Amino acid sequence: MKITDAKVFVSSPSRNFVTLKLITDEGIHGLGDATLNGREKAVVAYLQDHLVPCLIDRDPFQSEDIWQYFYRGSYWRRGPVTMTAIAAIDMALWDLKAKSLNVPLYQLLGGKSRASVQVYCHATGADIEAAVDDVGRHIEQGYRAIRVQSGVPGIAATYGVGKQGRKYEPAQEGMPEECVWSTSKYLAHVPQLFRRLRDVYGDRIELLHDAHHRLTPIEAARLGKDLEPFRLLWLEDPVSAELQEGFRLIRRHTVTPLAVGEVFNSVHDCLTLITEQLVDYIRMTVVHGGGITPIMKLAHLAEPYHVRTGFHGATDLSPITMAAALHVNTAINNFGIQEHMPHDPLVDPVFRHGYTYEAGSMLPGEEPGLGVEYDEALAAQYPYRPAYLPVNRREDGTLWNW
Ligand code: KDG
Ligand code: MG
Repeated sequence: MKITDAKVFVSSPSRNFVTLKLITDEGIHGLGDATLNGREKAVVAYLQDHLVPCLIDRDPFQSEDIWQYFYRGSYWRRGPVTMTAIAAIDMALWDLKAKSLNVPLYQLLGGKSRASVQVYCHATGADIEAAVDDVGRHIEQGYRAIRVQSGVPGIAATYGVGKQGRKYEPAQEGMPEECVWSTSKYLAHVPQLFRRLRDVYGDRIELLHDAHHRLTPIEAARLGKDLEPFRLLWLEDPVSAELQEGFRLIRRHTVTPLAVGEVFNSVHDCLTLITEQLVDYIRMTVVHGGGITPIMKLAHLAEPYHVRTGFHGATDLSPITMAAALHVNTAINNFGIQEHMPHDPLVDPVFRHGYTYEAGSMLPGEEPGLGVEYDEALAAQYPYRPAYLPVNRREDGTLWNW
């Protein structure tokens, strides 16, 4: 079998997605997600101008060699644009291989290690009581693990909390919104939120919280300590993790489990974190971490260090990434939990998929390959619209972590 053509699609059914389709001389095609929130067109150019021409006539079964060719062969390694482009190719190759062998992808990754994949959802509210109510609604939908974010008194807009009761979307059309952040107000508020949640729901559910990289290590240590009585499943992204050693300080002070990695794109971003057991869950995704090939290696590396997976699964990852994550989660031993932020209803008809949700868990489905089909004609009805994540400033105007 040979790759004869590759197409890159950009469409915006409710939000922007970049999709790669690899076509072969045997009529089988493979799909990959190439979406990098707010930087979509950079990946399109990288794929179209630099990678796709090197793919023509290659054997799509050689997924390891092709991955190494693009990673090692380019001289310029790593970075989100590069690794998202390589990931799209890698996903499409695995999809192609599994389709041509007529098996669901998880069979090629080790087969079934579990009956289903437990997921966590997002509950939010403008204030504590609204968040408590939203948790109740998600419990009724069957979720047993819930990430909770609420508005913080004195901060006008809190990332991760929808405006006017709407669901939040991790990008807004037009130029980036500028928000104001106060660490002291946030640190005083979050323990109150979780105290109230445990008062109302007891130990019936797992609770998670995302600090969105906004703290310094000592502030994160304080928050982790303050949240200990409420037994979180994890505290996510407590600090921006370019300085992996910063987690040593957090770890020294708290037993609240830590999760990190949704912005990582290489094993090198988390080698210290894993080998020193500084985190409990690693969140690097298939789409931003270079594809299924390196994510499988990362999971295997993390296993002896007692680090489990908790892959990023927000709406800016297309259903192709969700499918890939579910196949990986089904096969690996050290799966922890999978994020599930359901897409807008416009998305699923464009990306028809075999994966399903039921009672707090998901299944990858039994269709050959990833089990996703892309409706090109429908997708063409939703042209690209520039949209960005917000930018964050401290109260004194200093630019702060996203
Ligand atoms: O593109 C960034 C979003 O996906 C991210 O902000 C969402 O933090 C997030 C999460 O945990 O889903
Ligand atoms: Mg997050």
